[in-house]
Amino acid sequence: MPGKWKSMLPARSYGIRLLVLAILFIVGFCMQYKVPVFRPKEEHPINWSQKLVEKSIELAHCERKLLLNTQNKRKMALNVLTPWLAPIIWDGTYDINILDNQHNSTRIGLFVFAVKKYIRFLLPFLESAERYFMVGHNVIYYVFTDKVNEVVKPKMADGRILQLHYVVSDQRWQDVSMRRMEILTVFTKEHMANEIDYLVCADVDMVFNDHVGVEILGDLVATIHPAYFLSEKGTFTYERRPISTAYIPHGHGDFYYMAALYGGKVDEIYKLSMACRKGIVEDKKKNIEAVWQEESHLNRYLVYNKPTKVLSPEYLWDTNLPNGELIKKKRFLAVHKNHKEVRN
Ligand code: 5GW
Ligand code: MN
Repeated sequence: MPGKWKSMLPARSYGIRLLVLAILFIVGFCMQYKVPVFRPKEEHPINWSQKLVEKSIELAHCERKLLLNTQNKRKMALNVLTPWLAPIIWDGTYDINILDNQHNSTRIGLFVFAVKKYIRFLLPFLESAERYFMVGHNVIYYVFTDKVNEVVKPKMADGRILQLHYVVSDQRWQDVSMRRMEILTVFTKEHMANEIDYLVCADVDMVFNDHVGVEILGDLVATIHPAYFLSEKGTFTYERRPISTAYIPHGHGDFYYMAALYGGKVDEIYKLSMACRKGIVEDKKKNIEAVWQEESHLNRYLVYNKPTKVLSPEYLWDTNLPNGELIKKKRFLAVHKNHKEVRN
């Protein structure tokens, strides 16, 4: 056998020498010009926290996609885009670092009403806002109350200002919540226009419970009502009487928005509050009042002036509501109140 092998090789094996030379040449070439195959593995430190964030974003998207495929869940509110291509803000849809950089000189206002017994909600509201609302940004709290002297100021971070404004307290509660619109028309035009870029309007009987930051800023922003986010359009509690200026015909409308959190550029909130106030005044002349007061007028406005950004129920939640397992972050929570007690 060995003899047989020997006989298969050429006598002076020039071929093999040539091959060796060629290999040496190729190796030399690759080393000279750093052809990747010979490059030693570079030591890239793995950013595990970034990886975890990416993983949880991926999971959040997967979960939502699964929900979207579930027959008995209404699809619209679980999406991340409206049919007019406004983003619906859910956890995992944005990178807060990019947005914070974009907004490093943005001035933000938080408008809140605390009259009569609702003054008791103000301190927890403000304290929780210091913890979670627009942390690191310039914030002015616009507080309207009939008891300016009773306000207890929270400990506030730099760049945050508390403005207290006196407001008369209306006898009827329906008028209290509607007066917010009237005050907004005045303040967005006169005071806020030079002080802030964006205004966020909120109920006071709430606490911030998780991050609420610049991801909620936009030209015109509204929040999906947490009790209706899986409901069919036909069941929304829009004003359905054509005699009211808040009337929304069946078949119109996209979401049922809650008046406990909305916002936008100051001039947009001026336009919104003017329209709602006008509607309220016209209804009053006819001695009618929309079914859910200013919330009905807000919804009417937003049907025909679509919000440029929509906040998911993460931004308005009540722990008494069903389907809480679908809401991973409960960022702004209703305080459970004794209705009879606070409204007397
Ligand atoms: C009083 C009685 C009935 C309904 C509302 C009030 C009331 C509301 C009040 O006495 N004082 C007050 O400051 N408000 C403001 O209107 C608060 O900012 C409050 O968060 C907002 C809307 O009223 P809410 O919170 O009672 O409405 P729901 O729909 O959240 O229960
Ligand atoms: Mn409320």
